[in-house]
Amino acid sequence: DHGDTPAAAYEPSMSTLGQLKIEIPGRKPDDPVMTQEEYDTANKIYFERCAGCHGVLRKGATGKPLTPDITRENGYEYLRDFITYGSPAGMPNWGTSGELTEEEVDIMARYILLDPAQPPEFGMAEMRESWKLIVPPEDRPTKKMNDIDIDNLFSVTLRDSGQVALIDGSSYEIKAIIDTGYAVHISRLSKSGRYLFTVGRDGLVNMIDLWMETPATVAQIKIGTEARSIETSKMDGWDDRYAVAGSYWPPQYVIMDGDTLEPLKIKSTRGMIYDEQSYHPEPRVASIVASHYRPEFIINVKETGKILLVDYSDIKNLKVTEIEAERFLHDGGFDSTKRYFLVAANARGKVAVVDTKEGKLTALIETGGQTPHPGRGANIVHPKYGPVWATSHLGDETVALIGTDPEGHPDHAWKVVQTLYALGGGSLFVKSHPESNHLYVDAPLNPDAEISGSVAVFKIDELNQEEPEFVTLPIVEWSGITEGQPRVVQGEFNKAGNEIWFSVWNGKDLPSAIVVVDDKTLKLKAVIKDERLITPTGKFNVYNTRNDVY
Ligand code: DHE
Repeated sequence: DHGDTPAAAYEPSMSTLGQLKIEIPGRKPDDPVMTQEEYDTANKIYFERCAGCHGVLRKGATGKPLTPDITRENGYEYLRDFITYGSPAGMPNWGTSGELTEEEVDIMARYILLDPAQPPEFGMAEMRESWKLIVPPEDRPTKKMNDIDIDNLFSVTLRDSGQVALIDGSSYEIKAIIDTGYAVHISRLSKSGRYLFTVGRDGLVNMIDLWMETPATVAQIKIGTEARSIETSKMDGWDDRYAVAGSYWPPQYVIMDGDTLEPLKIKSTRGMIYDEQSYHPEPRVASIVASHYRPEFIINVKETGKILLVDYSDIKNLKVTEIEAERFLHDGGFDSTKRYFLVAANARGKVAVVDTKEGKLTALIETGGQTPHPGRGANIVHPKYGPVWATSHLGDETVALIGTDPEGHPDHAWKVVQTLYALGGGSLFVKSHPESNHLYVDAPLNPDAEISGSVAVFKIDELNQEEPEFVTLPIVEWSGITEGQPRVVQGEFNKAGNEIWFSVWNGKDLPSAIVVVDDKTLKLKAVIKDERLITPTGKFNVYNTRNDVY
């Protein structure tokens, strides 16, 4: 528990950067005295708890900048109290919540008066060193060796155990539990659907062959020390050719061979912020998607506010289109035609729209809510406004519906056509499906256990009402779990689009579950419980993920 604002709970944890040993940078006059031991403790705490918001180099993002010019102005006592008590703007109350001891708060206040520590780079030599081709392509099966309905398989992140569970979409049977990087952030599929790729928070990428008798990892590589995104080439003719992964540290992306994960090309994202054109040393790679219109990866760079269209048709003569969008790009997805990509610049309250056919920015839309957080968003056909894409918000209960049909509904295109009011703040993900009449909105980071344990559902054919009402599904209650305070997170549909799965995400040592809801009746269909289902979070249906159906 990180205090009482939803935004405060949404902070990073457990970066492996904390394991690194870094010398104290050159001492300057007035530097607070720190022993190497204290400095090691501070580095570990900083990279695990603080860097996600404030940046490794403390240049600020979701959290304020903490470079010494600023921290020294504020002074030791101010910093100590701020760390202890937090702030309503989202800084967790590390001291009073008991997460940090008084001694640790003291160490951190002194630490941020010093120059930031720079963790090591991670280039081709380190990547190749980490690369493991466990089963070379010639030793892999030439046809599917199992009776799994691969298209309806779900890859489920088991966050704290550093694994994914592959769960059958009809029998709910766990087909395999696979060791991966720590806290896998997302799973993505190769275009053919044969290979599943995961990326851990620690930068470890796994390539899993779903054709094997029991699906298993065939290649592995570490692409950095802190990462969130992975994708594969989706353009016709480039099926299963390349994979790409982005990292937070070092700030870069790497294009890999789609059969072996051999690293081919690393590109740094360091450079100028799009608007003020000043240098940023740590522009992190946020979401990545693959264009269906061109042989391009769409790479979103957080701190510089640039969307990169990386042309993979000739990686020796790499062409990158650099779109000026907005700072703090985070997560996003396609509209229903897959031509437009919508991505949240979350700390700026905006959504940027890219036309992936023309390769340029179409619009920048103010969502009207606080901190839009769509995941990949949800596409629905609104009874009044036609095709719209939805995002919920981290900071309030609103859901913004944005028109996405410039041909059929030009007056509504790229505008917020309607705002819905769901359960409360702290939402992370929305979900729908072409076959569904429902829009689901979670609120896992809401401080109220009843809200974070439920999901709001809007009926699409009733959205033309003045103030559309929602139905509340008490997912945690349905799971039968009474211990802890599990959060309900990220709905994901099955292939047919007639049921939706939610994770009941509990503490590591407590029971968690997946609750399956019948989409037609909105009634409980099944509860998947298994002692191996430790801290389930993201779920990725193979068919929907590889075809960008959401
Ligand atoms: Fe995520 C998507 C980054 C916290 C679960 N998260 C993403 C993406 C990014 C990102 C860049 C988009 C990837 C893409 O599409 O290529 N997430 C971050 C963070 O930086 C942040 C704020 C803090 C951190 O330290 O990681 C963060 N995320 C979380 C969580 O606390 C969640 C709930 C649980 C967890 O595992 O850590 C979480 N993030 C997810 C999920 C997705 C995601 C399930 C994919 C949603 C989808 O449907 O596509």
